[in-house]
Amino acid sequence: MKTMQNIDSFTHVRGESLFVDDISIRQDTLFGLVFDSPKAHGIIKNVDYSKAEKLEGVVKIFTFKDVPGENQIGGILPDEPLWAEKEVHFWGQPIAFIVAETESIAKKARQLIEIEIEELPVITTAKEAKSKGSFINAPRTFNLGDTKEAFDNCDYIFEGETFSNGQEHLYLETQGCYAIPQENGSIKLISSTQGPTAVQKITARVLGVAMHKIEVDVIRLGGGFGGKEDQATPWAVMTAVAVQHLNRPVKYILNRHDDLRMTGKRHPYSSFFKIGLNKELKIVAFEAEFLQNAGAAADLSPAIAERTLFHATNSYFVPNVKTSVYSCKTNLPPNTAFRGFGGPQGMFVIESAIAAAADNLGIDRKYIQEVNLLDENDEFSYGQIATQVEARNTWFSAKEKFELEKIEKEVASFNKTNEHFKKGVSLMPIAFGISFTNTAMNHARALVHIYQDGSVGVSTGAVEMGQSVNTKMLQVAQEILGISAGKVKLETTNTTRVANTSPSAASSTADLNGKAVKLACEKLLERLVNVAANILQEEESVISICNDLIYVADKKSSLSWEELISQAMLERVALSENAHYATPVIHFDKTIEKGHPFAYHVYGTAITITTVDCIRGVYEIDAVKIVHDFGKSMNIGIDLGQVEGALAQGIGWMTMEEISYDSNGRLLSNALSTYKVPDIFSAPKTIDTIPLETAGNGMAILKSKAVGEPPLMYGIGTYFAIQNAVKSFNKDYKLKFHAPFTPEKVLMALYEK
Ligand code: LUZ
Ligand code: MOS
Repeated sequence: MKTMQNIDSFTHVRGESLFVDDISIRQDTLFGLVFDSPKAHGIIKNVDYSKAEKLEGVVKIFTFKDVPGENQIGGILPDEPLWAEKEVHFWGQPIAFIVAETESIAKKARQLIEIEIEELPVITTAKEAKSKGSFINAPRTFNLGDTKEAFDNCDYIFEGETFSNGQEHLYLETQGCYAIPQENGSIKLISSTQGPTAVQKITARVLGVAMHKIEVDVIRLGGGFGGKEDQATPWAVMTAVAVQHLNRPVKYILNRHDDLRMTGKRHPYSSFFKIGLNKELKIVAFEAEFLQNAGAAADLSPAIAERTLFHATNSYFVPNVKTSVYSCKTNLPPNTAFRGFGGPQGMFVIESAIAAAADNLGIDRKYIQEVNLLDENDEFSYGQIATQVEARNTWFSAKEKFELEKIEKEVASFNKTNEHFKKGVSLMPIAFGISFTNTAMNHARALVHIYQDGSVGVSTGAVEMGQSVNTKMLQVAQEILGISAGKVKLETTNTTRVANTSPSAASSTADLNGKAVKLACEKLLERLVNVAANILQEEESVISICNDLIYVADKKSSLSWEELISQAMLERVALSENAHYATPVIHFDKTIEKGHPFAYHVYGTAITITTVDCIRGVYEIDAVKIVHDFGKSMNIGIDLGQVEGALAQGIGWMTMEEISYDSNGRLLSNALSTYKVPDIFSAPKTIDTIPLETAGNGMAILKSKAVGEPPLMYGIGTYFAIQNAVKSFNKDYKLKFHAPFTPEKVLMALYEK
């Protein structure tokens, strides 16, 4: 395992890294600002822009009437206008786009717009939407075996209900775009997006122009977490519409309040479960119904709903499964991708079901978890046969390496001797499928140039958003070409260099784009080896390149990389290569809901230890101890950072981040004073991560498995660790599965009778 610093470290620390807002702007740049709906549902009776338009410095206010193409930005379903027309469906829905000489003029203008809305009934919860038949699309159901028959043969059956709340992405860099007019009606968009092609395609659609007129360039993002997979698009499109009309550059960076109010979040879920076990604690049957709060438009909700079903049995084998998901249409901003993409919401439900069963049977959850872990060749409810399964490996390694028995003894004795503080322990195994669940999206390309001085430029479809994908791409090029890191540069992500990209998402960016870089570099290497063989008068088979030198059968030759490149140039050998990678094997048939959608799964087990202050309801996380399946990590420093970051984000979702809308659909948690995110004090006191020893998986880039999303779900363990601590203080506490488990809820649980 190697480690190499993130190549952006120095410019980040010195504040020199460029984000959209750091780009030097043209002198004639104008500034945009969205005017959004002040009601969650209603008919627009009248909007009076006259006062705003008269304000000096206001150039133009754009509405749906100014759209030359289609006023439609929906990705999966065409159900989302760029600007509202006759009705508004959520508080914060864009209605108009003010373009002015300065940002402060645009702000003043926004206050001068007068709107009259005839209010309609507002739905804010998934349950209410379901009872009123308000859905985004048809429900989906996965089936394995026969749950009906299986329940008849169960020794124990338990049913219950769960809720997990949404989550704000809180990328440090808010959404934004800078649009610059080019020649002949072309427009360049510098966008903070995970999906450059989505921005290009939707912009072309709304503007009614060909995609080749729109160039999208992405330098890097100050965080995405799924929030910029689809929802970076509208702001880019609005600036583009303005550029098309005005032929001047237009910039729009959302301020934090506007971003919090107008953008969607992780989906809240209300769910119901029924779990059946036999005397040996084997889960014989599992049923779940998931109600997803999709918000006012589809966005990515159908794909997210699907992933909930894929992960509904987490890392357990259950022979009889029936799970259904409803995407419920409500009057909230369209909820969207968020690290885990519906998977965490699914896993929370089966973990809750196991907790309910264990509590009723008077045993620890872990006894049920342990006997049901996936084994080699077990079938997932969607038909994929599990191979290279590490569920048991990570579970038993974690128990052994972290001395679980000793931890449990210490916790038991602590709880015996302390009246007002109680500790709780939990185990949380994970299994997360790697690939876009939509098979068609699993592809990527890379363009590699070797310049005549021997330096290398690499372009891919990967978007750098702090996850260090560029560092990994550099490592791949360096390793395949046999040259030093300083020779390789990662270029911006640009739709004119790498086209038709899938978004940087699904934990798959390094796998897909890395495989393409590898293929391109291998083709270049083949040509260069041929040139070297001619120069050195040796067979191609004995030539290799390492550390910028050409080797003949493991012996250094006199030929350097630079000399080789200049000779190749003289011989007119192509020094550029473009390669395409599409994940092999995967497929899925939605008509029967069966297939093999994932290239592989990532496994792991986390042990969480927490201490609850039983007077005040506050808690600390003493430690999280993880055995994680990295495959053969290509950069352990970066990968450990992903585990720790994802864990903190998962803990935040499960314990403190509480999105709150009032019954009128207005966001109450609309600032960081009312929305608590984890800080250094709420992070675990220690995080120990031990990489599982394994041979790695060939479907992963250099056998180094995807790492972005899977560890987020270790955070679910914290919920149950806290619950165990509460239970040891208050025997009368009836388990509830209502996340986040805020100190307020903990306090009530501690004193519930
Ligand atoms: N985005 C997407 C994702 O479009 N499809 C997926 O399957 C996915 N999975 C995780 C995160 N983002
Ligand atoms: Mo994502 S949830 O954009 O990988």
